[in-house]
Amino acid sequence: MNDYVQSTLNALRRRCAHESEFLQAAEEILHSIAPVIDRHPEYEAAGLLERFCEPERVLLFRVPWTDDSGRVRVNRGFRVQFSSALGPYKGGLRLHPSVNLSIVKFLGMEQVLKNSLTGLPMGGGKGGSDFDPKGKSDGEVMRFCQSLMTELYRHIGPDTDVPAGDIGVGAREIGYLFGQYKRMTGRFEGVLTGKGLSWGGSLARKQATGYGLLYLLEAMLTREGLRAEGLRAVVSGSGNVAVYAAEKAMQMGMTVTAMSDSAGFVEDSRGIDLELVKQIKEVERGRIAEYVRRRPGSRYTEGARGIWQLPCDVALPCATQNELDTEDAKALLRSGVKAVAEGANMPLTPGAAALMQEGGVLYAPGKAANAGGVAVSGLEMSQNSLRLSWSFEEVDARLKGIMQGIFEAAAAAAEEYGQPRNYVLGANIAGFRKVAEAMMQQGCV
Ligand code: NDP
Ligand code: 2IT
Repeated sequence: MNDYVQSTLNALRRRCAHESEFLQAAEEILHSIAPVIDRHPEYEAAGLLERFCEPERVLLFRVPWTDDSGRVRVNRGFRVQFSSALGPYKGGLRLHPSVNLSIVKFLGMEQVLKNSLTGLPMGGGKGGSDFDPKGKSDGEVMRFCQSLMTELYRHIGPDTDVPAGDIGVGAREIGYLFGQYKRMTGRFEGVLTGKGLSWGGSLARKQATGYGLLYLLEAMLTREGLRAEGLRAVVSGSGNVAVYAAEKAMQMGMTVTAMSDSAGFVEDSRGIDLELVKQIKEVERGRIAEYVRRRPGSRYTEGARGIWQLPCDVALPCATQNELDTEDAKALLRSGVKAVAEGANMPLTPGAAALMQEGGVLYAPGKAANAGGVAVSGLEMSQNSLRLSWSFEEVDARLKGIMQGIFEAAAAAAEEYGQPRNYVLGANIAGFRKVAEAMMQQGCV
């Protein structure tokens, strides 16, 4: 490998030794872009890779809030403002007990390239907290969100940093965060995306990541002369991304045979009843295990990972990082899986990803496949700036165009660098080139 890439990687391994998720994401990206660095020896003197791998700013802060019994609780809040080379920092906030600096940095770095791929003027960032929304009352979630924003508001803004949702952050949390931002600043502006439809949100943002995932999958299948219709899909998770991935898969004539949450998975060979999943997960905030009580003939198995042992034509991991490992990949290969498209960020372990590629499976990495969410966030920002809102059909058509464009850019870069169909390489290169060019033009910052 290129010496400059290798030395950057070695230094990163030393400096970030305990940040395993961040190193995992950075290693994949650096390996992919090595051939670009070969063509640009001027990047080394410009310290481009060292700058690319180091977030512009990391904010870490205390988030104190009061629970329903009156006791004060303290969580840790994060915002990693990774790169503003292409525009204001943009990326979601995650609320999950596992959140730490390594996870926020990995998500931030992925976001930089993902946002670049969308073609919209957005830099990359990510944030969140180790707060666990499960089992909390609305009042507790509200007080937590208000406290988080009481610190965050001074670091964000419609032209500086625009957060959105991710795991554990949906319409309810964005509402509480926006309300507090407005109260702290006195400004009603597009500082967050995923807002409610009556106060600046965009139609189709809720569906965007899942729908976009299927648009990209369709583009990838079409290139091989394959059709989505009639294929069996397994979708992990049952949150925002999973539900709308399943919805679009069904609209395309696929059968979704299983879905999951962190506790277990349900199988329904007739095809998942998505209205029932929405009722349980979106309305009742319940567990997927509830599905089998209301849907005779379906089956629940405890343990989230078991879902990848089920046979399918298309695997759509839409839950979390490293949810699909080498054992799962072997099972999928044995059952003849044709395509894997990542709705989640980095859901495949490096070993699983390698097996898919060696096995000739069509494999769309998250930064390309799940870019539809942030793409429509970008369109929400455009609509806010215009003080207009577009119809569902208009936003959906733009989303489809953007996903098609991402696929073509990744496919073209993969071909250009002599590895056709390697969409990991292609997406990393296509995303990186624009960021690198902008960084060079903007000087040593
Ligand atoms: P949600 O909070 O809506 O749903 C998350 C789903 O994943 C739930 O079913 C949850 O189960 C499951 N899950 C979460 N953590 C784990 C875990 N450690 N092990 C097993 N299952 C888990 O989040 P989203 O749907 O928004 O996000 C899902 C993935 O998609 C994440 O990787 C996110 O980064 C990515 N993504 C999200 C985008 C968006 O617009 N929302 C855009 C692009 C990517 P349970 O309820 O039991 O926790
Ligand atoms: O991972 C992601 O791309 C997101 N969570 C969406 C970010 C956004 O700003 O809409």
